[in-house]
Amino acid sequence: MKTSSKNFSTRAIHHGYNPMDHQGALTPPLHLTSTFAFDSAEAGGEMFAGERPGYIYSRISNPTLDLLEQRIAVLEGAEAGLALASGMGAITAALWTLLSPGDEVIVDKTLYGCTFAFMRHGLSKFGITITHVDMTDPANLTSVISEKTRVVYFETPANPNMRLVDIEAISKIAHASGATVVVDNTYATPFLTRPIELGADIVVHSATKYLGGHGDVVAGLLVGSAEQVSQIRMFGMKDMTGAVMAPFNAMLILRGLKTLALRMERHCANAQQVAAMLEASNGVAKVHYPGLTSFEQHALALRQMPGFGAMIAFELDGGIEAGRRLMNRLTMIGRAVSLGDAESLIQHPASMTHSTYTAEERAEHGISDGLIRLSVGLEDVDDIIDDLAQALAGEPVRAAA
Ligand code: 4LM
Repeated sequence: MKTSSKNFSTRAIHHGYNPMDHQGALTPPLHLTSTFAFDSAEAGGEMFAGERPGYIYSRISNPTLDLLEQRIAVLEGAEAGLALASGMGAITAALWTLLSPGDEVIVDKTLYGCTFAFMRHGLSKFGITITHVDMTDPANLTSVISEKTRVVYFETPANPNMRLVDIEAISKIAHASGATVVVDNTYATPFLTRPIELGADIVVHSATKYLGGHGDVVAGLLVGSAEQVSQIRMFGMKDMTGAVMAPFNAMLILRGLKTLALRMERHCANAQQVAAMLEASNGVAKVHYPGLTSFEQHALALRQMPGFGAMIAFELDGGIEAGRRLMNRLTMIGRAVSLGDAESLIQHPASMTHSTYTAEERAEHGISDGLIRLSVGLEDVDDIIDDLAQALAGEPVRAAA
């Protein structure tokens, strides 16, 4: 079904599939095959030469992946999509394709730990310069961008400290210098932010998170122009990383996408209440959530996001020791990395997801040791709040000054 005139959830459920083309099967068939038979030796040769359309091998393309690629492209407002083995597979396949030795990539100050490690310890080994810029102020990009800058890369909201980046402003500055803008949209999802519509060129996702939504699959997606996606498919994915998504995992992500809008609405509503509760609690020093009026970039959040997501970062008066005690007292909220699942999850970035940074790097990149990260799930919000309240109640209350 063509859904270009339809709305978000309709696209997420119907785009690219007509049951009548598949013996009436309501759910798309799972093409669990590694390879595809050719009609003739000549036909196979022509497919390899790109002279004839068709499937060759599932490291290049597969009908189940195709459908998912079309769905994510239509949800992000992009020409084309690509399904990869993980979020890191999507990020690395894109950057290995876009960059060559001698190029510079300008990245925001705060990135997910393994993305940071890939840039700092991976790309930099191959003659690529990594320059960190605080993109919360677009003027900082203007002052360092040059003709050597091939890619401008950021997350918004950023993992783990929730800093936002103005996608439109950054894209304008990057394009004026001829750079490609790559945005990690994992935290916001296309339900809350569509970077391509705001000027970005390529969007990457850890589909492990909200897009899958059920904590049962590791997967990645990216979208961009048909030409860029084809280059990433045929080089970054096929040759440089081999990081293709398994067809079964594509089926799980297709299932997750059908309820993305519903889940995100509930995630956002729960998180807003949890953030307000934390902010009003004794022993909580600071809450970072874009939906709070106290959030430094609340005005940008209102402009760029119709909802504020379900990731909260907070710090306790007693620092990391108090944070660990709080985490250990929780009885329902799970102590685990990852995010975007039905289950609420809590973790300590400095010792877990962002332990790829040295202590000095964390200090320089705005990841404080006391920061706790909460992924607000889909449980009844009163139960999430009760669990946090009982865990906080065990903390000594700071004497009034
Ligand atoms: C985590 N995150 O934070 P795969 N981009 C962002 C991410 O948060 C992640 C990835 C990419 C976490 C994993 C343990 C903004 C991952 C990488 O894990 O490769 O699908 O995504 O808890």
